[in-house]
Amino acid sequence: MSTRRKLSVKKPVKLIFSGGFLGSGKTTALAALAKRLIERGMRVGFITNDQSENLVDTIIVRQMLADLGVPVEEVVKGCFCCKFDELIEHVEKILAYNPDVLMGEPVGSCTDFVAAVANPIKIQYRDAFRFAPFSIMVDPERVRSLILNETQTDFPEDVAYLFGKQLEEADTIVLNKVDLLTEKESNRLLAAIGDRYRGKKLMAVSAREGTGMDKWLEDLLSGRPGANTVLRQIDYDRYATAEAVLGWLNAAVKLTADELFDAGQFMTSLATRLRDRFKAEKGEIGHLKFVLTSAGKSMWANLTHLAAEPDVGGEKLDKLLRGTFIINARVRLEPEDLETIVRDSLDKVSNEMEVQSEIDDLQCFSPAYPEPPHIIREPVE
Ligand SMILES: Nc1nc2c(ncn2[C@@H]2O[C@H](COP(=O)(O)OP(=O)(O)O)[C@@H](O)[C@H]2O)c(=O)[nH]1
Ligand SMILES: [Mg+2]
Repeated sequence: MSTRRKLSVKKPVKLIFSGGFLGSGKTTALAALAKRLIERGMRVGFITNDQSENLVDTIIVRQMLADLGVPVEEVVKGCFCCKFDELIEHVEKILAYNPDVLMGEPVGSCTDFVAAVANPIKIQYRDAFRFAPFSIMVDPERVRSLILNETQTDFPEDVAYLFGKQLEEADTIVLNKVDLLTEKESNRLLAAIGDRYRGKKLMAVSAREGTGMDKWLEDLLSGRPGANTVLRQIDYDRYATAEAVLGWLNAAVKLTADELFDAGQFMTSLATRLRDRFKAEKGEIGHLKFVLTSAGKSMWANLTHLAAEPDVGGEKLDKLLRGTFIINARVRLEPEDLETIVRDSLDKVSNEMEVQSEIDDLQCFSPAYPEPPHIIREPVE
């Protein structure tokens, strides 16, 4: 194995990594779990991950957890699997804070985590860490469209393949957003998942409302060994195709105005306009996510389905003259088309609301072929 940094820890640090497709609720859930851990007197660190800089989640997690003293590190320009050495560098920074628990959110298009990340960590840093059960979160609507084929999706088969591989390597599959379901529907989806992915622990939670979260946390802290289900087989060409069908856009925009404007209205208008343009292009959304920050306060907006309305939250910012606006979009479109639509829609909404928008940084691309430096496909205790 190539690099080996020495990591010093007083006692083994619990690693709670939660994966799952774009928009499944990883950030919401991990932040909620972090708060619960802190309430129990534990020290927590957090690592986010994206294919590019300007990740909305990092800003939101920092905002949510900074007051609680949680260090938040970020691995960018590739998933944890492909950026293993960078991941370890950031883990090391967090270890300086002496955490009991380190939480990590792999990018939502990532799979083969156990072979490419967990196993190499277990082998190289055996004494430093203990993996909690590796949880994969799922959104009910994606279960219906990508596993059960009950609802229409414009994602191609390869995306369903990637989604299935994520579930296959889970120790625990967490059906999230049960606040949107009847109990009957939640049980039906759990039974269908259980039928297809045997031997997994199944959980039903609402990361937003807290239902089921304590039960999940008990399991994460139970000492049940985690990250044990290594994928025996995975077709990297299909995995790469699934990632490459997504146009991936991260942008940082400076907003200024002469008259006060409402951040919620600005983001809702932009999200709605983008959704309608994507719909017209059959550009299925993985995730559309905004955060607008001004004077240390943030408001966010989210959209994970073409049929949904934008979800807005955070601190109320309704009288602004300036702000920093971050856009993350993962959409099934060619990157150049995605970029054109985003630039065009941003111009239109800015004009309508008499806000000047100046793009400071914009990256738009399709994720590169995944090439993890380490792959260990044999089970590691
Ligand atoms: N209704 C509902 N929405 C949720 C829940 N958890 C997350 N969300 C929403 O789902 C969207 C994606 O959540 P996020 O945590 O960013 O997902 P990630 O992309 O997997 O990190 C956001 O709009 C969240 O507010 C939940 O339990 N119930
Ligand atoms: Mg996230």
